Amino acid sequence: MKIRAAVAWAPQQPLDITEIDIEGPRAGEVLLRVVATGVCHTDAFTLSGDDPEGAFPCVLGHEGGCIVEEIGPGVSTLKPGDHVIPLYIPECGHCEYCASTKTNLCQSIASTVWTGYMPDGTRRFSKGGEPIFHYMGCSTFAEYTVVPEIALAKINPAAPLDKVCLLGCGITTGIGAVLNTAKVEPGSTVAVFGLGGIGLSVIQGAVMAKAGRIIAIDTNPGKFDMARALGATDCVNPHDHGVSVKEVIVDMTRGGVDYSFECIGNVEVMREALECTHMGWGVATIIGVAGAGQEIRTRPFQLVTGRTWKGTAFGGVKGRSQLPGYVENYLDGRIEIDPMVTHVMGLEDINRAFDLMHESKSIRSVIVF
Ligand code: NAD
Ligand code: AHE
Ligand code: ZN
Ligand code: ZN
Repeated sequence: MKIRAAVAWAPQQPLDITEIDIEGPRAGEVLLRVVATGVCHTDAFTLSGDDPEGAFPCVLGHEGGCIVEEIGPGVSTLKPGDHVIPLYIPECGHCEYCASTKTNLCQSIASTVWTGYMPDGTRRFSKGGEPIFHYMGCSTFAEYTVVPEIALAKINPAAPLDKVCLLGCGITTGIGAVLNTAKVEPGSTVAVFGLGGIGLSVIQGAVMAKAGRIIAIDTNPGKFDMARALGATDCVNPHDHGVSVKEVIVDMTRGGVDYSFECIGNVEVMREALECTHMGWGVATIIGVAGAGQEIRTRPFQLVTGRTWKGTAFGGVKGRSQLPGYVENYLDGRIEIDPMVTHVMGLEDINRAFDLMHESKSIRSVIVF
């Protein structure tokens, strides 16, 4: 079938909105009509060329709201017409990771998901006979995509796909980081570095966890109104101070916060986020992803004296079993998504979504097909 897609032919090039070919679903696969997709900073990270796993040409995109169009042989849990969110971390239900309550990192098809192939080692996208790589097992910057059944969360069809698509990554990651990874307790002090879709969702999670004080940090003060509206108690612009942001936060909290979250992908900020936590018990959670060759650093003394460094992928959420509950929480008003959608546009304008993100002018752009 011929479809329209935004193709990343090479790093650092604008996406090319063009017609490509897509093959139907093979065994265990599902063909989806993409109704809407968010644009996450990780898409920009891979397009930048800094992602060691980035494979080109590819169809990026991993925050999809989709409808099942056709199922391949052996697919038993989905049927045409079902509403689904693709998962970049699948849930096979059988591997040792799925069996563990300590992780969501199902490894059943990880070797192909992260290298741009379907589980059988082939690809479904091509143009003029040249194969095109998949991305994070989702490739939602296309009118149609093919995703393995084990990487699809079936959701309530009452949920608007142009909103709950953001539960495919950003919002779930931020909330899950607080509730599943850091396990913030009531009354805690929390510092959130970076107020994009992820950081603002961390604020939502911190409110759900009944944190006592939530300090929101961004170099763009234009993000502060939204942060306050979602529950931040204090806002800090690192540029307003003559000392490091770590010192500002330690002063504000008389010794440091209980929990911090890095939602930028900046290894220098990751260090500040660790070192602004309280001696003896502070926990810093890394959410941001950083490019090939970049490393985090601190003095071992920071850990010796009781601080913990953690990290999270998709907020520790097991997608097939737990994501439908996030959709219900949105429908019941317990999760805010609508204010996060600051821009809506068609696929032909997708490069503008990347520009807005780089200029820190959007929270989330949603592409509607
Ligand atoms: P975004 O671009 O929407 O937001 C980033 C924010 O950080 C912006 O508001 C920007 O102004 C701010 N910022 C930039 N530099 C700063 C600095 N030095 N100090 C303070 N603020 C600064 O990005 P996003 O979509 O929210 O994603 C954030 C990060 O999380 C990215 O690295 C992304 O790749 C990563 N991510 C990780 C996961 C995961 O599962 N671990 C999931 C989604 C996104
Ligand atoms: N390819 C990068 C890592 C990218 C990464 O960490 N991805 C996150 C999701 S970001 C969503 O916006 C993730 O879940 N990773 C799990 C995994 O197994 O890779 C690199 O540095 O190589
Ligand atoms: Zn993402
Ligand atoms: Zn598994």
